[in-house]
Amino acid sequence: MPRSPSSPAFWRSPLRGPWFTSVLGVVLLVGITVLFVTGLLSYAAYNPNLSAVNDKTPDKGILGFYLFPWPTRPVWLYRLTQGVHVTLGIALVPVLLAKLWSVVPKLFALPPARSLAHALERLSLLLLVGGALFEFTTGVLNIQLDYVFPGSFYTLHFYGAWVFIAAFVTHAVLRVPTAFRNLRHVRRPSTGPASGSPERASGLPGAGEPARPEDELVSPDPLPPTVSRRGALGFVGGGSVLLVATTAGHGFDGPLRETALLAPHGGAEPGSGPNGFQINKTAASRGITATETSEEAWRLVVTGKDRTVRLSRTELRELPLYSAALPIACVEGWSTSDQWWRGVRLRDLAGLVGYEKDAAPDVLVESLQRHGAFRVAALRDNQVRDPRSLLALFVNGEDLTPDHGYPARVIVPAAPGVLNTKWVARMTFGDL
Ligand SMILES: Nc1nc2c(c(=O)[nH]1)N[C@H]1C(S)=C(S)[C@@H](COP(=O)(O)O)O[C@H]1N2
Ligand SMILES: [Mo]
Repeated sequence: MPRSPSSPAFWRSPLRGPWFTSVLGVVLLVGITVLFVTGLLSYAAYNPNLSAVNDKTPDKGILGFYLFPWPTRPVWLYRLTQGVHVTLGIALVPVLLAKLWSVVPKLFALPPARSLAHALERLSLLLLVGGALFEFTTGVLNIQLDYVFPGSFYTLHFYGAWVFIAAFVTHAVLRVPTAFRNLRHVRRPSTGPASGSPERASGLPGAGEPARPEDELVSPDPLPPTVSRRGALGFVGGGSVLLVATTAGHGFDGPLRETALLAPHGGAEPGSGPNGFQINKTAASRGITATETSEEAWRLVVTGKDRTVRLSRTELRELPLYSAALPIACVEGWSTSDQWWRGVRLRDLAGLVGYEKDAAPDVLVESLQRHGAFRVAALRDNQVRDPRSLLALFVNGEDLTPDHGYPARVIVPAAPGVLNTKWVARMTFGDL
């Protein structure tokens, strides 16, 4: 008689059982908690409360309860939090898939609901599994395909995260005690092949007593094992290690970056020399021409409390110039090492248009770029006041190249790359 997926005997892998599922569950419990926290930090780092320009989620309501002004130190702050978010997210993909595989028989279990509580639990599992797949898919697509959902990625990933985390917390509250009990009491798998007989918790209900939910995972009719449970876990862990090994290099420059086979390499090969670090969007791809950035044509327009000034690049070079060693760290998880930027302090520019330097306000920065994402960005007053926040004209001792934002780009310590606007045309100081 053909077996249907709703019959437990349909599922014959000898690997499935409470121990295997619980180990993966505990790894995800820790990993997803870190993903959620670093994700919330990334959201705060975008300054979403600052202005309509930055705020892609105006309807966030209480979900923005924890927002705080993102600090400017340590300079590697976003490099670290976002590097962890993206790298850990990638590392958890095999673990998530293995966990889903380990519980898939439950998806087909009949009757669909034994009680109201059971129905509610299954509904929360729908949100849990759907939410997990949604968050991992949107995240991976965003880092691999350069914003397939421009602008809306941010919104989808943000609201998706809250739906997912609500289901995740419910699930964790219901399941964590069992998972830890399983890890303590269930007979540990030997290093040899998984035994054919169902896992049993010592001293817990035995034959004749009703099956506990976690026992449903054990196949009543298992096939002969071809790998031990530990071996299968090793395989999952090996997958994670391989993914991390081929991605994590994107947080470094030089030869290490070459190991990042799976990470996107941005709009252009960075090449070597002083300007030889990652480029996300090239000047050509944003429609920036040499004519409009020439000495004759380009002027920086700075507006403040009581006046507007227009400065050529030569005039900017005659202002006091300062250097700062700062990285660029993208939401996609890649980052550069510290580069030596040189240019005019943002607070000095505020000073030119009527503000005391220590009372410099927020600023709206607009690029020459006419369309596409990241044309405008708002910086908060604490970012403007930091003496290391520059409108950079040079990097590593040379003029910026067109791809790095010539004639001038913003660089702010500890901020997400997206706030470091290139090809700056206009800066408007004032409370946003
Ligand atoms: N005008 C403009 N500025 C921009 C961007 C852009 O597309 N247009 N991309 C931003 C993003 S998302 C990042 S991560 C950094 C990348 O800087 P880089 O290309 O110099 O490495 O520039 C930022 N500044
Ligand atoms: Mo970015």
